Amino acid sequence: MSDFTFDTQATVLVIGLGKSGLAVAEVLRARGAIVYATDEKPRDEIPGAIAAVETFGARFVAPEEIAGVAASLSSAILSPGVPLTSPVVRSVQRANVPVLGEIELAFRLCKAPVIAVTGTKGKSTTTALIGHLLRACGRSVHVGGNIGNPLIKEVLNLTAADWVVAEVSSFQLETIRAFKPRVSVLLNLAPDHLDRYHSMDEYAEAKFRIFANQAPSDFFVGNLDDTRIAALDVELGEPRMRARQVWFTLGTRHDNATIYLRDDAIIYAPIAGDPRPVTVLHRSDIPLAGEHNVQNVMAALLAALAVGCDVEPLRAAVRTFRPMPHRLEPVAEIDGVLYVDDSKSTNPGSVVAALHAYERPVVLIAGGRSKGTGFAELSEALSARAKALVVIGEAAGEIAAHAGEVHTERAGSMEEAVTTARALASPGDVVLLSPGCASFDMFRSAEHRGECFAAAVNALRETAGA
Ligand code: UMA
Ligand code: ADP
Repeated sequence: MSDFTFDTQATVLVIGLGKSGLAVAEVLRARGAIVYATDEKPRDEIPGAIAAVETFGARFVAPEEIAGVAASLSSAILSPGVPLTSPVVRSVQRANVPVLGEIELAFRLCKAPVIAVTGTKGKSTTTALIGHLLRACGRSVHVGGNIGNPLIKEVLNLTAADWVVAEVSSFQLETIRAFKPRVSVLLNLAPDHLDRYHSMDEYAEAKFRIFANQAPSDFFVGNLDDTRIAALDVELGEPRMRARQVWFTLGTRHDNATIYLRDDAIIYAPIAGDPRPVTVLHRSDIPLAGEHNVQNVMAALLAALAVGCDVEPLRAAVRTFRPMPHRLEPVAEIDGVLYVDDSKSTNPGSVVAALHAYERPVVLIAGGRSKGTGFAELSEALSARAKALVVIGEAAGEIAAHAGEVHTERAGSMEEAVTTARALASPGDVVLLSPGCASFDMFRSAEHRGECFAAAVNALRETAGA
């Protein structure tokens, strides 16, 4: 780790001035580094971010000014939203400046062991749940990363007795070098971010970087029900995997799985195939809707067990975990109709998971900005589960094309989508916002989209007099 310094010896360019870049600039300045910061947006569009970096003592440089400072740079730290193909990255690489990500920097500054969670969907839920479980087992835990608070701000001043639980995205994994989690968790792989990656293979390879530096003393927690992930089994000859593997499955097959389902109970077999396994808890003890959350719980349990937690406190702690905002979050029940905010559903796979989470008829609100995934995988779940569909945003037509016989209407705003859905719903139904798309065509963020949904639902409550 001596190849880079991030203190008074260093001159660093921070690329991208969102949450991640601002946190890096602040931490590096506090360590005495000379810090330049850049962003592709013009100065007049990001006055707040520029003022913030200047407060830390960093200097803003526009992309066209980078050539003038490139020779002095010891490294550049890249924000996850900036692709490695961006012209700014290319220009510093041409000057032989190494480009690392914020996660890598955080890892190098962190003295605590790291549990890292990735996958297409379920990362935040599983990351938060692992944090909750470890706390319940008396550990000192810091949670951060793609979940929303930059990891670099969580890892300073820790000791080897602390624990860090990091949600890591494929974007963040692209720019790691030495990042070596004690436990890596790979939840699932489904089409997403295909506006950044050329293929599913390229996307999967970015995710696989999570275990690239792990050693035999580390753990890899994998989903045996996901074909691409199951193929990473060392028994099948995967050469890149050195960590000890532990698997979970929703199936009853347990010759290779450490956690599996039997008669709707989560079973833990400390030695895979153990004839006398332990029942951890019943499915109905899980306070989160949907089969996908059974998988998230299984993954979190395996991570906690891998670091030495006991089954008994874990059993109790799962029961006290609450759904995170905008993930199958019940908003209100009005005139017998349940309104659910699943705004963090940003790919087709999470819409399918949401549609399967309810036994009741579903009026689905979906749409937004496509991430290049296509929506063909929605067809079957829509036909099987949706009573009606309300489409919004840029992808409205593309999604409607996969609705088959399902009654479909189009809405121009969230308010219109909610009133349209209400008119289509009967008592006992669920109105489910599960967009399957990015939010930026109509909203500032997925959180903002969920808040607009909740506001529209609350407005209904007033007219309903509920
Ligand atoms: N920018 C450029 N050039 C570009 C793209 C962006 O200069 O080519 C600039 C923008 O003008 C903006 C800044 O970069 O000023 C934004 O940086 P960013 O997109 O990396 O966003 P941050 O605010 O730093 O947030 C990032 C993660 N964002 C992305 O990965 C897109 C956040 O994940 C994460 O919570 C945060 O760091 C803290 O770690 C969000 C996300 O959408 C939730 N992640 C994706 C997902 O979950 O699907 C991967
Ligand atoms: P991520 O951080 O990976 O985006 P979240 O836990 O924030 O995952 O959940 C985002 C969306 O994905 C929510 O709509 C949620 O209901 C859905 N989801 C959560 N876990 C899974 C899973 N294991 N498989 C499919 N969808 C999931």
